[in-house]
Amino acid sequence: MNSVDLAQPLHEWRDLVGGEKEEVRKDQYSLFGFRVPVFLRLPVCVCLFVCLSLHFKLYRTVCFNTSFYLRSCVCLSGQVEKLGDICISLRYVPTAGKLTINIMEAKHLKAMDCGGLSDPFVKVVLQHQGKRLKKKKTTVKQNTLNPYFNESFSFEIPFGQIQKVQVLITVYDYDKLGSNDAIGKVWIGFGASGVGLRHWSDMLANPRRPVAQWHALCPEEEVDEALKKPIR
Ligand SMILES: [Ca+2]
Repeated sequence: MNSVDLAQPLHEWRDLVGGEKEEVRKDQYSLFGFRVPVFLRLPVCVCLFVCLSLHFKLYRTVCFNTSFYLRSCVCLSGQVEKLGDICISLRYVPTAGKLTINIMEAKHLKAMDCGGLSDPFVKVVLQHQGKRLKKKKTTVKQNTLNPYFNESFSFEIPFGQIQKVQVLITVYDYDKLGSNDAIGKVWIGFGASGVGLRHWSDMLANPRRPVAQWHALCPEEEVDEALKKPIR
Protein backbone atom coordinates (compact mmCIF):
# COMPACT_ATOMS: atom_id res chain seq x y z
CA MET A 1 0.00 0.00 0.00
CA ASN A 2 1.38 3.31 -1.02
CA SER A 3 1.93 5.83 1.65
CA VAL A 4 1.59 9.57 1.37
CA ASP A 5 4.34 11.73 2.68
CA LEU A 6 2.47 14.50 4.37
CA ALA A 7 5.71 16.50 4.75
CA GLN A 8 5.79 17.24 0.99
CA PRO A 9 3.45 19.85 -0.54
CA LEU A 10 0.73 18.45 -2.79
CA HIS A 11 0.90 21.38 -5.28
CA GLU A 12 3.71 23.40 -6.72
CA TRP A 13 3.73 26.91 -8.20
CA ARG A 14 5.14 26.94 -11.72
CA ASP A 15 5.89 29.83 -14.10
CA LEU A 16 3.74 30.09 -17.21
CA VAL A 17 5.64 29.26 -20.42
CA GLY A 18 4.83 31.14 -23.66
CA GLY A 19 5.53 28.14 -25.86
CA GLU A 20 5.13 28.88 -29.61
CA LYS A 21 4.11 32.49 -28.91
CA GLU A 22 7.51 33.21 -27.43
CA GLU A 23 9.29 31.71 -30.44
CA VAL A 24 7.24 33.88 -32.85
CA ARG A 25 8.36 37.03 -31.05
CA LYS A 26 11.98 36.12 -31.52
CA ASP A 27 11.59 35.40 -35.24
CA GLN A 28 9.27 38.26 -36.14
CA TYR A 29 8.95 42.00 -35.75
CA SER A 30 6.00 44.32 -35.90
CA LEU A 31 5.48 46.62 -38.90
CA PHE A 32 2.35 48.83 -38.85
CA GLY A 33 0.65 46.21 -36.69
CA PHE A 34 1.63 43.32 -39.00
CA ARG A 35 4.11 40.65 -37.96
CA VAL A 36 6.87 40.26 -40.55
CA PRO A 37 9.63 37.62 -40.45
CA VAL A 38 12.97 39.10 -39.51
CA PHE A 39 14.69 37.87 -42.66
CA LEU A 40 12.19 39.92 -44.76
CA ARG A 41 12.87 43.14 -42.87
CA LEU A 42 15.36 44.59 -45.38
CA PRO A 43 13.40 43.69 -48.57
CA VAL A 44 10.16 45.04 -47.06
CA CYS A 45 11.82 48.32 -46.06
CA VAL A 46 13.32 48.72 -49.55
CA CYS A 47 9.94 48.04 -51.18
CA LEU A 48 8.23 50.53 -48.88
CA PHE A 49 10.84 53.19 -49.64
CA VAL A 50 10.46 52.66 -53.42
CA CYS A 51 6.66 52.76 -53.22
CA LEU A 52 6.64 55.93 -51.13
CA SER A 53 9.15 57.59 -53.47
CA LEU A 54 7.04 56.76 -56.52
CA HIS A 55 3.92 57.94 -54.74
CA PHE A 56 5.34 61.35 -53.83
CA LYS A 57 7.00 61.75 -57.24
CA LEU A 58 3.67 61.03 -58.92
CA TYR A 59 1.91 63.37 -56.47
CA ARG A 60 4.36 66.18 -57.23
CA THR A 61 4.03 65.60 -60.99
CA VAL A 62 0.24 65.69 -60.82
CA CYS A 63 0.27 68.84 -58.68
CA PHE A 64 2.77 70.60 -60.98
CA ASN A 65 0.86 69.72 -64.15
CA THR A 66 -2.46 70.74 -62.62
CA SER A 67 -1.02 74.05 -61.48
CA PHE A 68 0.61 74.66 -64.89
CA TYR A 69 -2.67 73.80 -66.67
CA LEU A 70 -4.75 76.09 -64.46
CA ARG A 71 -2.32 78.98 -64.83
CA SER A 72 -2.28 78.46 -68.62
CA CYS A 73 -6.07 78.47 -68.73
CA VAL A 74 -6.23 81.69 -66.74
CA CYS A 75 -3.62 83.34 -68.94
CA LEU A 76 -4.97 82.16 -72.30
CA SER A 77 -8.52 83.03 -71.35
CA GLY A 78 -7.47 86.67 -71.20
CA GLN A 79 -7.90 87.08 -67.46
CA VAL A 80 -5.18 89.06 -65.72
CA GLU A 81 -2.87 86.78 -63.76
CA LYS A 82 -1.74 89.64 -61.56
CA LEU A 83 1.49 90.15 -63.51
CA GLY A 84 0.21 93.37 -64.99
CA ASP A 85 -0.80 94.80 -68.38
CA ILE A 86 1.14 96.57 -71.08
CA CYS A 87 -0.09 98.93 -73.76
CA ILE A 88 1.62 98.60 -77.13
CA SER A 89 1.09 100.43 -80.39
CA LEU A 90 1.92 98.78 -83.72
CA ARG A 91 2.28 100.48 -87.08
CA TYR A 92 3.32 98.97 -90.38
CA VAL A 93 4.00 100.80 -93.63
CA PRO A 94 4.00 98.21 -96.44
CA THR A 95 5.56 100.43 -99.08
CA ALA A 96 8.52 101.29 -96.84
CA GLY A 97 8.64 97.84 -95.22
CA LYS A 98 8.81 99.53 -91.83
CA LEU A 99 7.37 98.20 -88.57
CA THR A 100 7.19 100.63 -85.65
CA ILE A 101 6.54 99.34 -82.15
CA ASN A 102 5.73 101.86 -79.46
CA ILE A 103 5.93 100.70 -75.85
CA MET A 104 3.45 103.11 -74.36
CA GLU A 105 2.87 102.20 -70.70
CA ALA A 106 2.21 99.42 -68.24
CA LYS A 107 -0.05 99.16 -65.23
CA HIS A 108 -0.57 97.00 -62.15
CA LEU A 109 2.79 95.31 -62.58
CA LYS A 110 3.78 92.65 -60.09
CA ALA A 111 5.99 93.96 -57.30
CA MET A 112 9.39 92.29 -57.53
CA ASP A 113 11.39 94.23 -54.94
CA CYS A 114 11.23 94.06 -51.15
CA GLY A 115 9.71 97.53 -50.86
CA GLY A 116 6.62 96.45 -52.83
CA LEU A 117 7.68 98.15 -56.06
CA SER A 118 9.63 97.28 -59.23
CA ASP A 119 12.07 99.00 -61.57
CA PRO A 120 10.49 98.03 -64.90
CA PHE A 121 11.97 98.15 -68.35
CA VAL A 122 10.85 96.44 -71.55
CA LYS A 123 12.78 94.30 -73.99
CA VAL A 124 11.48 93.93 -77.55
CA VAL A 125 12.70 90.99 -79.62
CA LEU A 126 11.91 90.55 -83.28
CA GLN A 127 12.31 87.03 -84.57
CA HIS A 128 11.66 85.07 -87.74
CA GLN A 129 11.33 81.27 -87.80
CA GLY A 130 12.79 81.04 -84.32
CA LYS A 131 15.81 83.19 -85.19
CA ARG A 132 16.32 86.49 -83.40
CA LEU A 133 16.67 89.35 -85.85
CA LYS A 134 16.76 92.42 -83.61
CA LYS A 135 16.62 93.29 -79.91
CA LYS A 136 15.77 96.64 -78.31
CA LYS A 137 15.28 97.90 -74.77
CA THR A 138 13.46 100.80 -73.16
CA THR A 139 14.88 102.86 -70.34
CA VAL A 140 14.42 101.73 -66.73
CA LYS A 141 11.65 103.37 -64.72
CA GLN A 142 12.58 103.36 -61.04
CA ASN A 143 10.26 102.39 -58.20
CA THR A 144 6.94 102.11 -59.96
CA LEU A 145 4.29 99.54 -60.84
CA ASN A 146 2.64 101.81 -63.42
CA PRO A 147 5.47 103.01 -65.69
CA TYR A 148 4.98 105.34 -68.63
CA PHE A 149 7.49 104.73 -71.42
CA ASN A 150 6.26 106.06 -74.79
CA GLU A 151 9.39 104.74 -76.51
CA SER A 152 9.37 103.69 -80.17
CA PHE A 153 11.49 101.17 -82.04
CA SER A 154 11.53 100.70 -85.80
CA PHE A 155 12.40 97.56 -87.77
CA GLU A 156 12.79 97.05 -91.50
CA ILE A 157 10.64 94.14 -92.61
CA PRO A 158 9.75 93.61 -96.29
CA PHE A 159 6.06 93.14 -96.99
CA GLY A 160 6.70 89.54 -98.09
CA GLN A 161 8.02 88.61 -94.63
CA ILE A 162 5.69 90.53 -92.33
CA GLN A 163 3.25 87.59 -92.10
CA LYS A 164 5.95 85.33 -90.62
CA VAL A 165 7.45 87.69 -88.06
CA GLN A 166 7.07 87.31 -84.29
CA VAL A 167 7.36 90.12 -81.75
CA LEU A 168 8.21 89.12 -78.18
CA ILE A 169 7.81 91.78 -75.53
CA THR A 170 9.10 91.10 -72.02
CA VAL A 171 8.78 93.35 -68.99
CA TYR A 172 11.70 93.02 -66.56
CA ASP A 173 12.46 94.32 -63.11
CA TYR A 174 15.89 95.92 -63.12
CA ASP A 175 18.15 94.96 -60.22
CA LYS A 176 21.49 96.54 -59.42
CA LEU A 177 22.67 93.31 -57.84
CA GLY A 178 22.15 90.03 -59.65
CA SER A 179 20.19 89.32 -62.80
CA ASN A 180 17.05 91.13 -63.85
CA ASP A 181 13.82 89.23 -63.22
CA ALA A 182 11.15 88.83 -65.87
CA ILE A 183 7.76 90.07 -64.69
CA GLY A 184 5.80 88.90 -67.71
CA LYS A 185 5.84 88.38 -71.45
CA VAL A 186 3.65 88.96 -74.51
CA TRP A 187 3.74 87.25 -77.89
CA ILE A 188 2.43 89.11 -80.92
CA GLY A 189 2.47 88.09 -84.58
CA PHE A 190 2.92 84.80 -86.39
CA GLY A 191 1.66 81.82 -84.39
CA ALA A 192 0.24 83.93 -81.56
CA SER A 193 -3.27 83.42 -80.24
CA GLY A 194 -5.92 85.59 -78.62
CA VAL A 195 -5.09 89.26 -78.23
CA GLY A 196 -1.58 88.80 -79.67
CA LEU A 197 -2.99 87.51 -82.96
CA ARG A 198 -5.86 90.00 -83.10
CA HIS A 199 -3.59 93.00 -82.54
CA TRP A 200 -1.26 91.84 -85.33
CA SER A 201 -4.21 91.31 -87.69
CA ASP A 202 -5.61 94.76 -86.87
CA MET A 203 -2.22 96.31 -87.67
CA LEU A 204 -2.04 94.55 -91.06
CA ALA A 205 -5.62 95.51 -91.83
CA ASN A 206 -4.85 99.18 -91.12
CA PRO A 207 -1.59 99.98 -92.93
CA ARG A 208 0.21 103.24 -92.04
CA ARG A 209 -2.01 103.73 -88.97
CA PRO A 210 -0.84 103.09 -85.39
CA VAL A 211 -3.02 100.52 -83.62
CA ALA A 212 -2.81 100.51 -79.81
CA GLN A 213 -3.79 97.55 -77.65
CA TRP A 214 -3.55 96.49 -74.01
CA HIS A 215 -2.07 93.04 -73.41
CA ALA A 216 -2.18 90.96 -70.22
CA LEU A 217 1.32 89.80 -69.30
CA CYS A 218 1.82 86.02 -69.16
CA PRO A 219 4.55 84.15 -67.25
CA GLU A 220 7.75 84.12 -69.31
CA GLU A 221 8.20 80.34 -69.06
CA GLU A 222 4.71 79.69 -70.40
CA VAL A 223 5.25 81.90 -73.45
CA ASP A 224 8.64 80.27 -74.07
CA GLU A 225 7.06 76.81 -73.85
CA ALA A 226 4.33 77.82 -76.31
CA LEU A 227 6.97 79.18 -78.72
CA LYS A 228 8.70 75.77 -78.80
CA LYS A 229 5.58 74.01 -80.03
CA PRO A 230 5.08 73.60 -83.77
CA ILE A 231 2.81 76.26 -85.24
CA ARG A 232 -0.18 74.90 -87.13
CA1 LIG B 1 14.39 95.98 -58.81
